Amino acid sequence: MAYDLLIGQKSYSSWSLRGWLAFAPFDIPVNVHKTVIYGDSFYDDVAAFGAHRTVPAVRTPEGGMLTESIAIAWHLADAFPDRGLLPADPVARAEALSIMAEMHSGFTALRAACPMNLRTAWVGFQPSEGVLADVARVEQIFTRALNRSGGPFLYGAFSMVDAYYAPVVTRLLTYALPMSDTVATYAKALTTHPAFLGWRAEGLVEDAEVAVYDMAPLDRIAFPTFG
Ligand SMILES: N[C@@H](CCC(=O)N[C@@H](CS)C(=O)NCC(=O)O)C(=O)O
Repeated sequence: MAYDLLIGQKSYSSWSLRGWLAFAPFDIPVNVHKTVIYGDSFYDDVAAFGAHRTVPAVRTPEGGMLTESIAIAWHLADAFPDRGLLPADPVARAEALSIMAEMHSGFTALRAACPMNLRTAWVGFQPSEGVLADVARVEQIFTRALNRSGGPFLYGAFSMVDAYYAPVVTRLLTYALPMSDTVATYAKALTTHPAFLGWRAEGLVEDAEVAVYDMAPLDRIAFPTFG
């Protein structure tokens, strides 16, 4: 018996990316099922899976249903304590849980103004005061963690905290938002992690363009690939 995970489009579903990154980088087996956000059968697909309204959703091998990405992270960290989903050091672990929760409930200006889109980057985005305030808080969170751990990821090795902030990092890159050299180095490490690269490549092949994520009249440039 394995886990089952229902996700939306890999190019666009930021919460699905978080859910999926709770499995792949930690070698936790999972059967992945796809639906299409904004597609005609989305809510029927979610209901047929046994979830409620949103993706990601996870069915545990015992039949439990997880419909919030932070619950997926907590559950897997409990179920697989030796896989490094959360830092082991008690101080780092406490901080990790706190900043994951902050991501889960916050950064609303950034999330609303800058939809995740892993197919392209944009030129000329003008951030509002609210977006800049969110970006400043992200910068503070990242530099504090990276300065303490030494990188390359927030708590040294890749953890669920990096999974949680992956769609924030892609927004920093694709909307050309301000970031320090420390954060830029972290952004490169995260978006060249094999799990992220695999997810993005699959999205480019599987997904169709979705008009609602088009930021026209902003011009498109290539998604940064560092190389
Ligand atoms: N709190 C949820 C949010 C999930 C979420 O909003 N997912 C989006 C896709 S990225 C969705 O399913 N939207 C459909 C809707 O809200 O009707 C979680 O943590 O997983």
